[in-house]
Amino acid sequence: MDLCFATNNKNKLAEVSAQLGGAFVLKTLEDIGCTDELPETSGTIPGNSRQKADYVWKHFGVSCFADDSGLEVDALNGEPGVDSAFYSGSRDAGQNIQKVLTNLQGKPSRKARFVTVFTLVLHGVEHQFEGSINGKIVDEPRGTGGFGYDPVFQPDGYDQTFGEMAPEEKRAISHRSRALAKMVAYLQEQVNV
Ligand code: ITT
Repeated sequence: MDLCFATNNKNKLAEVSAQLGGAFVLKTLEDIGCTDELPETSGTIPGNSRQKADYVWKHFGVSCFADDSGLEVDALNGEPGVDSAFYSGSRDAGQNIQKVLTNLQGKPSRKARFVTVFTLVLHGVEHQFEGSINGKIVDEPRGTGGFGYDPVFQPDGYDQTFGEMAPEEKRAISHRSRALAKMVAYLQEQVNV
Protein backbone atom coordinates (compact mmCIF):
# COMPACT_ATOMS: atom_id res chain seq x y z
CA MET A 1 0.00 0.00 0.00
CA ASP A 2 1.02 3.62 -0.51
CA LEU A 3 2.10 5.62 2.53
CA CYS A 4 3.42 9.17 2.47
CA PHE A 5 6.30 9.98 4.79
CA ALA A 6 5.58 13.59 5.80
CA THR A 7 9.16 14.79 6.12
CA ASN A 8 11.49 17.21 4.40
CA ASN A 9 14.51 15.54 6.00
CA LYS A 10 16.30 13.41 3.39
CA ASN A 11 18.30 11.54 6.06
CA LYS A 12 15.13 10.41 7.84
CA LEU A 13 13.72 9.33 4.50
CA ALA A 14 16.83 7.27 3.70
CA GLU A 15 16.83 5.55 7.10
CA VAL A 16 13.12 4.71 6.99
CA SER A 17 13.01 3.53 3.39
CA ALA A 18 15.96 1.21 4.02
CA GLN A 19 14.10 -0.41 6.91
CA LEU A 20 10.61 -0.57 5.37
CA GLY A 21 11.77 -2.81 2.56
CA GLY A 22 9.25 -3.67 -0.12
CA ALA A 23 6.18 -4.03 2.10
CA PHE A 24 5.00 -0.45 1.56
CA VAL A 25 5.32 2.00 -1.29
CA LEU A 26 6.80 5.04 0.33
CA LYS A 27 5.62 8.34 -1.15
CA THR A 28 7.43 11.58 -0.47
CA LEU A 29 5.82 14.98 0.06
CA GLU A 30 7.00 15.83 -3.43
CA ASP A 31 5.25 12.73 -4.82
CA ILE A 32 1.90 13.93 -3.45
CA GLY A 33 2.47 17.52 -4.59
CA CYS A 34 2.98 19.01 -1.13
CA THR A 35 5.43 21.90 -1.10
CA ASP A 36 4.01 23.50 2.06
CA GLU A 37 6.03 23.97 5.21
CA LEU A 38 4.51 21.55 7.73
CA PRO A 39 3.44 23.05 11.09
CA GLU A 40 5.65 22.32 14.12
CA THR A 41 4.39 24.74 16.76
CA SER A 42 3.06 22.55 19.59
CA GLY A 43 6.14 22.76 21.81
CA THR A 44 6.40 18.99 22.27
CA ILE A 45 7.81 16.12 20.20
CA PRO A 46 4.56 14.08 20.17
CA GLY A 47 2.58 17.25 19.44
CA ASN A 48 4.76 18.29 16.51
CA SER A 49 4.70 14.75 15.13
CA ARG A 50 0.88 14.83 15.20
CA GLN A 51 0.70 18.30 13.63
CA LYS A 52 2.78 17.24 10.62
CA ALA A 53 0.83 14.04 9.92
CA ASP A 54 -2.57 15.70 10.49
CA TYR A 55 -1.68 18.49 8.08
CA VAL A 56 -0.93 16.07 5.25
CA TRP A 57 -4.06 14.00 5.91
CA LYS A 58 -6.32 17.08 6.11
CA HIS A 59 -4.91 18.89 3.08
CA PHE A 60 -4.03 15.98 0.78
CA GLY A 61 -6.25 13.10 1.98
CA VAL A 62 -3.35 10.66 1.85
CA SER A 63 -2.57 8.03 4.51
CA CYS A 64 0.74 9.15 5.93
CA PHE A 65 3.11 9.25 8.87
CA ALA A 66 5.38 11.89 10.37
CA ASP A 67 8.53 11.65 12.50
CA ASP A 68 9.41 14.17 15.14
CA SER A 69 12.66 13.46 16.92
CA GLY A 70 15.02 15.07 19.34
CA LEU A 71 18.09 14.73 21.51
CA GLU A 72 17.35 15.06 25.25
CA VAL A 73 20.35 15.81 27.45
CA ASP A 74 19.83 15.26 31.20
CA ALA A 75 22.20 17.99 32.42
CA LEU A 76 20.52 20.49 30.07
CA ASN A 77 17.05 19.75 31.47
CA GLY A 78 16.10 17.80 28.35
CA GLU A 79 17.41 20.36 25.83
CA PRO A 80 17.68 20.56 22.88
CA GLY A 81 14.58 18.27 22.84
CA VAL A 82 11.81 19.63 20.67
CA ASP A 83 14.19 22.43 19.57
CA SER A 84 16.81 19.99 18.23
CA ALA A 85 16.56 21.10 14.59
CA PHE A 86 17.15 24.82 15.35
CA TYR A 87 18.96 24.68 18.71
CA SER A 88 21.63 27.21 17.73
CA GLY A 89 19.18 29.37 15.82
CA SER A 90 20.08 27.68 12.55
CA ARG A 91 19.74 24.20 11.04
CA ASP A 92 23.51 23.85 10.82
CA ALA A 93 24.41 20.55 12.53
CA GLY A 94 27.93 21.74 13.41
CA GLN A 95 26.59 24.82 15.19
CA ASN A 96 23.90 22.81 16.99
CA ILE A 97 26.49 20.27 18.18
CA GLN A 98 28.80 23.07 19.30
CA LYS A 99 26.03 24.61 21.39
CA VAL A 100 25.38 21.28 23.14
CA LEU A 101 29.11 20.80 23.84
CA THR A 102 29.50 24.36 25.13
CA ASN A 103 26.45 24.13 27.39
CA LEU A 104 27.72 20.81 28.78
CA GLN A 105 31.13 22.16 29.80
CA GLY A 106 31.69 21.52 33.50
CA LYS A 107 28.52 19.44 33.93
CA PRO A 108 29.04 16.14 35.80
CA SER A 109 26.57 14.13 33.72
CA ARG A 110 26.68 13.65 29.94
CA LYS A 111 23.70 11.27 29.84
CA ALA A 112 21.36 11.74 26.89
CA ARG A 113 18.78 9.97 24.78
CA PHE A 114 17.39 10.22 21.31
CA VAL A 115 13.61 10.06 21.00
CA THR A 116 11.42 9.58 17.94
CA VAL A 117 7.64 9.77 17.84
CA PHE A 118 5.92 8.61 14.68
CA THR A 119 2.33 9.64 14.05
CA LEU A 120 0.51 7.42 11.59
CA VAL A 121 -2.76 8.57 10.04
CA LEU A 122 -4.19 5.54 8.32
CA HIS A 123 -7.39 6.34 6.43
CA GLY A 124 -8.02 9.09 9.00
CA VAL A 125 -7.30 7.00 12.10
CA GLU A 126 -4.35 8.21 14.16
CA HIS A 127 -1.81 6.26 16.21
CA GLN A 128 1.54 7.18 17.73
CA PHE A 129 4.65 5.03 18.18
CA GLU A 130 7.69 5.99 20.23
CA GLY A 131 11.27 4.77 20.16
CA SER A 132 14.26 5.88 22.20
CA ILE A 133 17.86 4.98 22.91
CA ASN A 134 20.00 5.97 25.89
CA GLY A 135 23.60 7.04 25.63
CA LYS A 136 26.01 9.87 26.34
CA ILE A 137 27.41 12.97 24.69
CA VAL A 138 31.10 12.47 23.88
CA ASP A 139 33.69 15.26 24.33
CA GLU A 140 34.33 15.89 20.62
CA PRO A 141 32.45 14.96 17.41
CA ARG A 142 33.55 11.57 16.01
CA GLY A 143 32.66 10.13 12.61
CA THR A 144 31.06 11.47 9.47
CA GLY A 145 28.10 9.10 9.13
CA GLY A 146 24.48 9.79 9.90
CA PHE A 147 23.24 13.35 10.39
CA GLY A 148 22.38 15.94 13.02
CA TYR A 149 23.83 15.08 16.42
CA ASP A 150 25.05 11.59 15.42
CA PRO A 151 28.79 12.44 15.74
CA VAL A 152 28.43 13.30 19.45
CA PHE A 153 25.98 10.58 20.54
CA GLN A 154 27.41 7.29 21.79
CA PRO A 155 24.75 4.73 22.65
CA ASP A 156 25.12 2.80 25.91
CA GLY A 157 27.02 -0.47 25.41
CA TYR A 158 28.87 0.74 22.28
CA ASP A 159 32.33 2.27 21.73
CA GLN A 160 31.33 4.13 18.58
CA THR A 161 29.16 7.19 18.12
CA PHE A 162 26.25 6.98 15.67
CA GLY A 163 28.47 9.07 13.38
CA GLU A 164 31.12 6.32 13.36
CA MET A 165 28.65 3.50 12.72
CA ALA A 166 27.70 2.10 9.33
CA PRO A 167 24.10 2.98 8.40
CA GLU A 168 22.93 -0.58 9.12
CA GLU A 169 24.57 -0.53 12.56
CA LYS A 170 22.72 2.65 13.52
CA ARG A 171 19.53 1.24 12.04
CA ALA A 172 19.77 -1.92 14.13
CA ILE A 173 19.44 0.01 17.40
CA SER A 174 18.27 3.56 16.77
CA HIS A 175 15.35 5.46 18.29
CA ARG A 176 13.90 5.81 14.79
CA SER A 177 14.14 2.12 13.93
CA ARG A 178 12.55 1.18 17.27
CA ALA A 179 9.60 3.48 16.65
CA LEU A 180 9.38 2.27 13.07
CA ALA A 181 9.36 -1.41 14.08
CA LYS A 182 6.33 -0.71 16.30
CA MET A 183 4.54 1.12 13.50
CA VAL A 184 5.26 -1.61 10.95
CA ALA A 185 3.95 -4.29 13.33
CA TYR A 186 0.76 -2.27 13.77
CA LEU A 187 0.38 -1.74 10.03
CA GLN A 188 0.79 -5.43 9.37
CA GLU A 189 -2.10 -6.14 11.73
CA GLN A 190 -4.30 -3.54 10.03
CA VAL A 191 -3.69 -4.12 6.37
CA ASN A 192 -2.93 -7.01 4.14
CA VAL A 193 0.51 -6.02 2.82
P1 ITT B 1 10.95 17.03 9.32
O1 ITT B 1 10.26 17.84 10.39
O2 ITT B 1 10.72 17.56 7.94
O3 ITT B 1 10.70 15.57 9.45
P2 ITT B 1 13.37 17.93 10.71
O4 ITT B 1 14.83 17.78 10.42
O5 ITT B 1 12.85 19.33 10.90
O6 ITT B 1 12.55 17.18 9.54
P3 ITT B 1 12.66 17.35 13.44
O7 ITT B 1 11.77 18.53 13.54
O8 ITT B 1 12.20 16.05 14.01
O9 ITT B 1 13.03 17.02 11.93
O10 ITT B 1 14.05 17.79 14.03
C1 ITT B 1 14.82 16.91 14.70
C2 ITT B 1 16.28 17.32 14.64
O11 ITT B 1 16.94 16.47 15.57
C3 ITT B 1 16.92 17.02 13.28
O12 ITT B 1 16.91 18.12 12.41
C4 ITT B 1 18.33 16.62 13.69
O13 ITT B 1 19.12 17.75 13.92
C5 ITT B 1 18.09 15.93 15.02
N1 ITT B 1 17.91 14.48 14.82
C6 ITT B 1 16.75 13.80 14.63
N2 ITT B 1 16.97 12.50 14.45
C7 ITT B 1 18.29 12.34 14.51
C8 ITT B 1 19.15 11.24 14.38
O14 ITT B 1 18.68 10.03 14.10
N3 ITT B 1 20.45 11.45 14.50
C9 ITT B 1 20.95 12.67 14.77
N4 ITT B 1 20.23 13.76 14.90
C10 ITT B 1 18.90 13.61 14.77
